[in-house]
Amino acid sequence: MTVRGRFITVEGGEGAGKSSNLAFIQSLLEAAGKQVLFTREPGGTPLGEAIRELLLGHKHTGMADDTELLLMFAARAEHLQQKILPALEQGVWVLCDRFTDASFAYQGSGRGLSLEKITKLQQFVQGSLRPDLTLLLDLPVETGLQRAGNRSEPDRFEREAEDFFERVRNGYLQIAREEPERVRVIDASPALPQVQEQISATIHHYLESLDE
Ligand code: Z5A
Repeated sequence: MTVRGRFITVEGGEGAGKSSNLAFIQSLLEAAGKQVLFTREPGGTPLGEAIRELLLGHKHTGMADDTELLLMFAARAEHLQQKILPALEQGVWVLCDRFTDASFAYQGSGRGLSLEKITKLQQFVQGSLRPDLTLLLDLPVETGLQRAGNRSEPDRFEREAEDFFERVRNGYLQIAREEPERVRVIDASPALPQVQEQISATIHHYLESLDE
């Protein structure tokens, strides 16, 4: 199958500012003439959103780590088949709030599940599909937690201790070191206009690289 659209994902730890920047990223892509489908994980489809409720709600607080991982990938399988792949095949650009890097960072580095196990699921569910570009919004855990603390009721993940989020951050940075071409690290600690300057430069650089 020929994939024609591009697949862009946005990642980051707690309170990194994904929600604050996703519409901005979409507007940059649309200004460059791309048709963009915005979606998110876990979720993105009716079944995926139902799985999201199970994962983030407080009804199943003692969920086994393997169950959590499998639910993430079950939602992802549905998302890919029903939404992401059909869009890419039609030449639509897909902008996704989190994807499999989050499974490596949260379930792998955060929960301590084996990266080999996650890699096998990635292969099973995605085949060769990987994001074309990933923006990793990075900031110190303490700053992210302070920012997130100003918001609503914490979900099941947001109740984790600070060292969990340190492991998640390190997991993400490790992926960025291993795949510097795909994963661009954005310093999310300054004020929003400065964060968006970096995002804008990264997106424009990526778009230019496609024209070369
Ligand atoms: N998860 C997983 O474990 N495994 C997986 O495979 C996947 C996901 C796919 C749901 O994700 C959870 O699922 C997530 C990982 C797990 N758990 N956690 N934690 P989510 O993306 O829906 O939830 P989230 O990570 O908590 O994202 P969020 O709540 O949307 O936060 P955010 O988008 O990064 O931050 P924000 O809402 O844009 O900003 C937070 C606050 O900071 C807000 O008040 C802003 O106004 C403020 N802000 C933002 N930027 C700035 C700057 N630059 N300066 C000052 N203040 C700022």
